[in-house]
Amino acid sequence: MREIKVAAAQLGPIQKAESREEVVSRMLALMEEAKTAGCNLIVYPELALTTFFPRWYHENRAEADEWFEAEMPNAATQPLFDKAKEYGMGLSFGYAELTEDGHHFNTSILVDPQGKIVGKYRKIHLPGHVEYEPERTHQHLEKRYFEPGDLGFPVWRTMGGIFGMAICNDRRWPETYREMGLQGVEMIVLGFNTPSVNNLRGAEALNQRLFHHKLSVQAGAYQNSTWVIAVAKAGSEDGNHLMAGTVIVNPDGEIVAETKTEGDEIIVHACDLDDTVFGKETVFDFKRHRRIEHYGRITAQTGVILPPED
Ligand code: CDT
Repeated sequence: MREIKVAAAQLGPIQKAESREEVVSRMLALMEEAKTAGCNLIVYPELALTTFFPRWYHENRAEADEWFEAEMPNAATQPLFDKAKEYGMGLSFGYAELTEDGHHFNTSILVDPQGKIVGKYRKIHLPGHVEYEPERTHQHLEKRYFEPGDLGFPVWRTMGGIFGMAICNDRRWPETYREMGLQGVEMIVLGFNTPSVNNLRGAEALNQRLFHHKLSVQAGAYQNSTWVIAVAKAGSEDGNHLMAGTVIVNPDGEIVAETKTEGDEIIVHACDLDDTVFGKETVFDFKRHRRIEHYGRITAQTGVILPPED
């Protein structure tokens, strides 16, 4: 048994005017709850420190730099690192990263219980668009403000297991999980900010959007025999609603814990990393069963190429 007690720490809405310090104090309150529950790891959402700013269009993209962190940890986030270390708790959260040489990424980090950053992931599947598109009910400008991640899908040995990260839209792509599955991942932590409304198809029901989210993370967990911790930022940010649906999914693809609100809320589950072993040694024993001689198209081709017409 290799048990790790995880808190999936959903954040309620963060308004545009809310400061990093205010958000961090909310995150610390959730961390304290996680400590009381005996957790060893706490996972927060994508872009956890600010409102979901890619909904706001800036003609001059440099104006969006106010949402980015040039250092991590920094003065605002240091208390998270200090408290997690004091509690002996691992930590993961997402933020907008501005590198020293001027690159912009949608990033998440994994911090071990000693307060050391052991892993960094930069979001690879960026959804949305680059320019202002008036036909959309709201903007989703991740492609304007971020570059695609340049670190691949690494995994890290820490906290007695093999951990990986993904961010929001990444969860909809099977390649995300398989890349990490092929490195033996046992727990994938991921945060998301998913608008409750499809900006090109208003009739799409919230239920359907929650279904697609769960379908994706449950399939990823099952098909790679890994735990998946998927954590939302939820609720109405300056009138723009984000769905909840924070879940902990076991390596059989079953949801074992789920939030009930759209506010700050933790859900807790004791995850045994050894529960990943059975699937990895049977139906998803990749070495025995994969047929890579038939998978070439997956990396050779991006879009669809239709067969020739008769
Ligand atoms: N943050 C993020 O990646 N959100 C996307 C919204 C897709 S709609 C442009 C998601 O996949 O949930």
